[in-house]
Amino acid sequence: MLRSKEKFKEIFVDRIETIYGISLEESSDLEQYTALSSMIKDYIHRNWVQTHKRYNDAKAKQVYYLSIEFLPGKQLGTNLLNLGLTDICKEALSDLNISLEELESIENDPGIGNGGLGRLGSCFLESMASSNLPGHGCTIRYEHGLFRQKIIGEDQVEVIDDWIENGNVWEVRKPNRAVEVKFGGNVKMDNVDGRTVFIHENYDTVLAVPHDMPVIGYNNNTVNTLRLFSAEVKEEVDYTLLSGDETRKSLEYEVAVKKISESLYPNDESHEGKVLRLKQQYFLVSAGLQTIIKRYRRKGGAIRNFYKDIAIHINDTHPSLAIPELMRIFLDEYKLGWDEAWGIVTKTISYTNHTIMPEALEKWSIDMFKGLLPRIYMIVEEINRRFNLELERKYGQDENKKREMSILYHGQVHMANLAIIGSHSVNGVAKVHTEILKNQVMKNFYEFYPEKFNNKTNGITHRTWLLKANPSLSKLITSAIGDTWITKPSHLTDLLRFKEDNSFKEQVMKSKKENKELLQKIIEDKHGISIDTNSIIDVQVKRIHEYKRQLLNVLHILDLYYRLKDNPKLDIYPRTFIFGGKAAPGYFMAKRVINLINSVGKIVNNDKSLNDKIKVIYLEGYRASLAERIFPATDVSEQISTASKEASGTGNMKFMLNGALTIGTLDGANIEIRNAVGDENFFKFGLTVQEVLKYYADGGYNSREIYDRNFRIKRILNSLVDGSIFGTKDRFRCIYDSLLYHNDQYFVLKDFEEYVRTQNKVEQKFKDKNSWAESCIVNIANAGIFSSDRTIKEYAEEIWNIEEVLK
Ligand code: GPQ
Repeated sequence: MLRSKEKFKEIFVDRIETIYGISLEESSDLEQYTALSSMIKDYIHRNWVQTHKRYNDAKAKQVYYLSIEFLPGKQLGTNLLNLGLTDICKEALSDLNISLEELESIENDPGIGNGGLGRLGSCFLESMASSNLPGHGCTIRYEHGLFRQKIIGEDQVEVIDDWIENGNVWEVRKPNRAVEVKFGGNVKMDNVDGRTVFIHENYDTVLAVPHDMPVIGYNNNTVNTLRLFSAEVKEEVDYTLLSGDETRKSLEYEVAVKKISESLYPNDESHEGKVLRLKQQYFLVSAGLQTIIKRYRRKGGAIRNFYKDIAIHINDTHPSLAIPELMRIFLDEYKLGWDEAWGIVTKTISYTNHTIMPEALEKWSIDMFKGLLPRIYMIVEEINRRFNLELERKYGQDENKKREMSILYHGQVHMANLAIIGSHSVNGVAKVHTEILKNQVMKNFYEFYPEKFNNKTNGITHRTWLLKANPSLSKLITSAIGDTWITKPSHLTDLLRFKEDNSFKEQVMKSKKENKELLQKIIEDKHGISIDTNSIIDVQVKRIHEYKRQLLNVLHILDLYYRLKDNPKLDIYPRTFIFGGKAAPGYFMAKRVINLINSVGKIVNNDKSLNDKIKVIYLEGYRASLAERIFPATDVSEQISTASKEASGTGNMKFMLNGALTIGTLDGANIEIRNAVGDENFFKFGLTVQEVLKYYADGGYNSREIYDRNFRIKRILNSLVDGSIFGTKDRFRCIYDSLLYHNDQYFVLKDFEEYVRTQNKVEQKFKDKNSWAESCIVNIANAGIFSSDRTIKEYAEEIWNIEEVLK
């Protein structure tokens, strides 16, 4: 019914009239956006219902992907694209003098994720729906996302992210499917028919209300679900009936409940030891599992077959309480014996690790854990006791093994250990990352359970990150090799036939230029700076973290600056350095790095003597929707983390897919990207994983020596504290100290010289347009293996054991 333009217009106008009681002419952009979106949502309702029915009829095994965050990006455009309605919608609106693009821009990016981890989850959901796989997401409906970033002066300023300010048209609230999650209280043991039962009492109840958002497959009538839970009070109290003290208590309780789903923790690879964070984690898993099991039972599923019908995936350790919570439900509610329950739980649950950063390995104090989740704690104790018996059987009294492998040790609950012990599969997110897990971080566990460990290199959905984000390149690809790549991304390799085709190369570069012009406009509107679209567009966009080494990038810019100052005639190719990304509000060093980038930008952008050779832009408020504008316009992708630290990276894949060339370390998925494109199409530099790990182990690195030896480094570092270019002295003392007095934990100075040399190679290659274009094509052509369709297929076949369900 939306397939004809005339019908589309009619329904749209009618929508506005019925929702708002006004005519199209009187309606605002927001009203138009809302009407359009609600109309699209209704349009897919039948498919949503049909998809469930299809899964039920096929008795298909389903997977639930539990994640403390997702990062879906704006929904309207994605949904129109996957429904094949973009063109018709654009034309219909244009007849009515409305721009689809403007309506799309009104939607807020859903604020339910931080960065890579959440975005990976969203790519996975898109790929599952597009591959006809029965897979759904579960998360929290955070009222406030990670802050909105403003750059004021040189600094990041955090503004509240009220992403639901105008409602969320895409969700369906389901209060009748709400479940209760219990916190605090105590556990009483009782004997019923000769059997010990555990009764949780005196707890506080929080209501978890599901809000379902559709996840629409590409052109296949499949609609899966992303379920968001909000924390609400069980019943509104009538305060007129309460005493003063009761009223106060009741209000306090209400505030505490609402806090649970109030805001997303701004952590990316580190954890905050806060009760609230643990509450959020339990809230998510308890609500998620209860609704999953209820549905399963409604459809007549038998608990003993649970693992045959349902797979549950935990995205990093944040949802690892799913293990004891599922045990609790089986033991206490379904009266299963321990061994049977444990067998089902471990066959149901699988776990992905996303980092080796020690500060991100979650640990909770036992006291806090026990107080908040007394019954869950008892179960964890029992899991731990039984596991320790197994350890003893194998190793005898080996205190080292106990210390490293126990769930409970030294007054703490070790969540990664719980996740490994309670699941049947443990995977890393890139080959090298998995090897580090097996041979270093989780060595003991790998020895104990070798069969559990496997690799699943991350992927990205090429439909969002190429087809949607880069229409001009997409058209070009389709004109060359047909459109099968949209559902079979491996077909992109057909482009290799054109790598020496001059006309095709020209068209690829022309498309790049157009995309640069689009980005130019965005930057001009927002920052009042006009970038040179002929310059090399060199981009580092990701969360700001010391290990990601935005600092290395900015030190290189300072090096160029000094070289140009020393020799204003220096012949360098003009380059625009673009940065984007948020720093956690409490992460002091990261915020100083933002300040440094902006300070360098101010100096460089305003120094006429540099003849516009280099420009530095800090893009405010980096987020999924802005990312879609950046990747297509980029020439050089900066992937420069300290080797071993970036588990995989996924931005690296998005750049590659859009024909940017990578300058990168041999870290995470960069290694696989380089293997895919070949050495000549990738600029590698820096210490290897083995070298970094060796330095950490033997302490053989001394950053001071490099400083003393290298005049250029010395001058750059001195400028951070001597007031020579930044005005005030000691302005960046903490950065200076971290490099010189804390021995440069991330090897910035160690990798500096090779980085600079490699950047020169980048420049030389860029001057050779022909060779550059060829490398772009080779990158695009080989990006298919980094599609999340491939990743998801591997999870489906090798971990979840689920199959596609066709009509
Ligand atoms: N990652 Cl543990 C996050 O974005 N947040 C986290 O809390 C953790 C990991 C990232 C990781 O840094 C990237 O290297 C990965 O590509 C990404 O997860 C997805 O696996």
